[in-house]
Amino acid sequence: MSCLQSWPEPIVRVQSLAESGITAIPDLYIKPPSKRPSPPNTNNHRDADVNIPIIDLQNLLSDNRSLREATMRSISSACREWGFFQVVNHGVSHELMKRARDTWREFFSLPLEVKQEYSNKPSTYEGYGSRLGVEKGAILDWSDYYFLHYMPPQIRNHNKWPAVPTSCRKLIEEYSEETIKLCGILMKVLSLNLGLGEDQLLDAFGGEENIGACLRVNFYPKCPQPDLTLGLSEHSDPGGLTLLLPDENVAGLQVRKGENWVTVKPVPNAFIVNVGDQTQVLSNAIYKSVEHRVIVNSVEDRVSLALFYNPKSDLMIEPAKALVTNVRPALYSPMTFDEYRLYIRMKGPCGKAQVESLKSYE
Ligand SMILES: O=C(O)CCC(=O)C(=O)O
Repeated sequence: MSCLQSWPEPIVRVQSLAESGITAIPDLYIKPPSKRPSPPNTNNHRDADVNIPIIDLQNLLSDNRSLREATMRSISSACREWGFFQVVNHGVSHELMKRARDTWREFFSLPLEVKQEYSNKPSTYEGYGSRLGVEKGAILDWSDYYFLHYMPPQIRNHNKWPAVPTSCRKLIEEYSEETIKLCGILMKVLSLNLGLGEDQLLDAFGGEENIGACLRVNFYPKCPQPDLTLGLSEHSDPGGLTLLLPDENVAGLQVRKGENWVTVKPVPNAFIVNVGDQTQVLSNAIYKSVEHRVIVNSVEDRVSLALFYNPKSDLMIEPAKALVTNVRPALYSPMTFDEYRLYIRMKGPCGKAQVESLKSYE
């Protein structure tokens, strides 16, 4: 699509803006009042007391059936009630998690001209970027990012990954392998929890060798007026499942719970897992892909790594037959992930507008 060949306006790096010492943010980043972060005490939830579920995965492989089933039940209710949960004892090395954060922080602290060599375009989004969507005049988010494809192997292009820090490419391989393995395990659990065969969701995604996986590393610079903007606007993730490595020391992610936004308190060495739109479609909306957004602050910058586990891009995704009944007809029409994400690539983050628009009933 020709409008995806180039950005509609010159790209400004948010990190450069933040580091220039401005005390007021440009209008381009000021959200309309209804979209701004709510002051903590206007939130009906007592924010300090609420968190998304924290699930210990240690017993998932236990020989003890009742322990195993209890863990699966916790995952089932987290997927139904929150669409989000944190996992601990997940099998990914804590040292690798720390190295991943440190390496990417090092990338973002490189001189601008080094990072600019990897500037991205909206056709694939691969590389160093500062906006999502190509709508001219859109209000932008207070963040930069790095986006890359990892799966399927044939679209992996090492030249589009940072060559500095020198350990970065190896780190990406190692980190992606481990996190994809964990997503594969979680997909089996979600599948069984839906009453499907263990591999049914994975097969609908094209099988282990063919799934899509990409990594987006988000960098949220300090912001002189955090109450007026967002690090990332509200959106649901278009893919299957997201595994997020948050900044351990700086909260920022907010998850929608009804009319409220709950700020996630990151647990040490945990990943945050969330259901994406394609899983909502396959589960015929038994699992919900829930809106989330990121707030920023004036004191500390923040880094997060989002591994998106997606279906093979040209497969038709539709509600699993076993989950379609007379009482609950198929809520969505079939669509490939390629078709689906084109919308997001053009519009940028926009709540749940797209998955809602797919609904085939009413
Ligand atoms: O940075 C975060 O906490 C969330 C990132 C996110 O939602 C995304 O990359 O889609």
